[in-house]
Amino acid sequence: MTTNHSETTGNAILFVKVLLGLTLFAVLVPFGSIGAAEPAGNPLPIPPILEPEIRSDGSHLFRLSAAAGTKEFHPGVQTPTLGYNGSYLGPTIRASRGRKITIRVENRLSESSTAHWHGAHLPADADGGPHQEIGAGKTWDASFTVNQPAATLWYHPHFMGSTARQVYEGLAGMFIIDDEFSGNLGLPDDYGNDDIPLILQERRFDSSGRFGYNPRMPDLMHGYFGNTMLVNGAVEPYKNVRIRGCSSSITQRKQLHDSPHLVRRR
Ligand SMILES: [Cu+2]
Repeated sequence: MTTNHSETTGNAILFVKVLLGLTLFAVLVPFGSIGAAEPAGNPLPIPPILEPEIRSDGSHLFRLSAAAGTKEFHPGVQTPTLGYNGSYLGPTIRASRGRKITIRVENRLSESSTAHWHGAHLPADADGGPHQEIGAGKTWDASFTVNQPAATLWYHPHFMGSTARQVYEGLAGMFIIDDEFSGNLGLPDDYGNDDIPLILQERRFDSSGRFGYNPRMPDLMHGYFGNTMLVNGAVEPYKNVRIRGCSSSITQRKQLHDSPHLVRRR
């Protein structure tokens, strides 16, 4: 998928929607006592980092396997899905600038697919665009040297005519590129703890709990809106964080306000 202005605007709107949908629970415990019960919703899943095999030439080999599965998004309802190395979404690929990598993609689907590295600067033969079909049961290698500044990218299928549906059903993952500067910026970088990946997906579940991706003309004109927001594949996710507060002001009186959508105080 290419990025243009309207897509960027759409992404911004989507992000705001997700901020509204994402419930972030802050447990405020003034003087150290513990009493937090599990909040409603689902713990935020963190896509695992895909560990590469390190080859004798120093290059890194990542393995992805696309397959069908099922996932219980809603209690007691199994939704048919697609995923890389699992039933839904895929692991996070992480590579440093200058590293030679190969991403080996096995297609265990019953249909053709491709694997495209959205935003990556690479030779055309590694791009995984619509012209680079991976037939059912086939395997394809994308080999290239990472040569771009630090970035957060994503990967997804890009096969002609089935890109949207395959992504919709779960084939997507994050691709993080590090460079010589990104580690020295003073930004939180403990993946999954203070460096949190969020894959935001608006999805439409039908009455049987299936995605049933079936866009009609209004959907094609205005967008395929969903009825459920997923974050990392979870409905109504939460991430517990603990904030310790201490008021040490002398004269000024401050009132802290919670956003009812973002922070729930206990
Ligand atoms: Cu894309």
